[in-house]
Amino acid sequence: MTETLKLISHKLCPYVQRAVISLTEKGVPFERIDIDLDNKPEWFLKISPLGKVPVLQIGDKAVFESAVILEYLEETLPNPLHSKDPLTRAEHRAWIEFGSAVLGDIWGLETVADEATFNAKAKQAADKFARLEARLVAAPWFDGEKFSLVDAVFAPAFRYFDVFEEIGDFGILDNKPKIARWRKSLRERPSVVAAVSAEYPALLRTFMKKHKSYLSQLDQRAAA
Ligand SMILES: N[C@@H](CCC(=O)N[C@@H](CS)C(=O)NCC(=O)O)C(=O)O
Repeated sequence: MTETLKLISHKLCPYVQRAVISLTEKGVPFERIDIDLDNKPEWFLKISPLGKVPVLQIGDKAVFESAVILEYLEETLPNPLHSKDPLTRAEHRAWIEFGSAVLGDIWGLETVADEATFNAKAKQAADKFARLEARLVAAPWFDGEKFSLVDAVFAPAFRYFDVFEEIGDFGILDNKPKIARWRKSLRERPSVVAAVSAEYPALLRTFMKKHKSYLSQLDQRAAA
């Protein structure tokens, strides 16, 4: 591949982080362009049919949807993160879809404004993580010794909890020893560390404050 890949991104987006982690694991240089989702540039709206990041730009083509971007990177770049075995690949794709459902619950956790809805979302998320715990190998990665796309997908999900847990103890990841082990391995992986900047925690807090979310109310009460 000769063209430099351009990844249209956002500093907080967990779907963007999946693609960044994959590209970093593959050791392929790329240009990351972070945009303001509250003020989307015209050029971005032209290439992003859903108005969402990530978008991977290759020449005059624009590939959108993170799961599709991950598959394209697998098909075109070295250092595979997908298994050679079709059944394992299919199962991993299913868990990637599950990872997107988890991100949906997390969106609720970071944005809902009232305690009752927050608690309902926390229960939904805890149930999903219990399902994940039952499947997980976590020695040290999702399916054992090889870092895979499923690892790239869940690392950004766990990153939220590093900030949530500074605000309060919501018990969502309690009593899940394999998840705890996996989360620690992911947190230390260089590609995961490099997928966001040092300002990530502060930016996430600002985002939650903008939404006047229940979590940001707790955060502000603690700071007062
Ligand atoms: N299904 C999409 C989801 C991407 C997505 O939701 N991106 C968010 C940011 S994390 C976005 O661009 N939202 C548009 C907006 O905020 O206006 C994918 O996997 O790429």
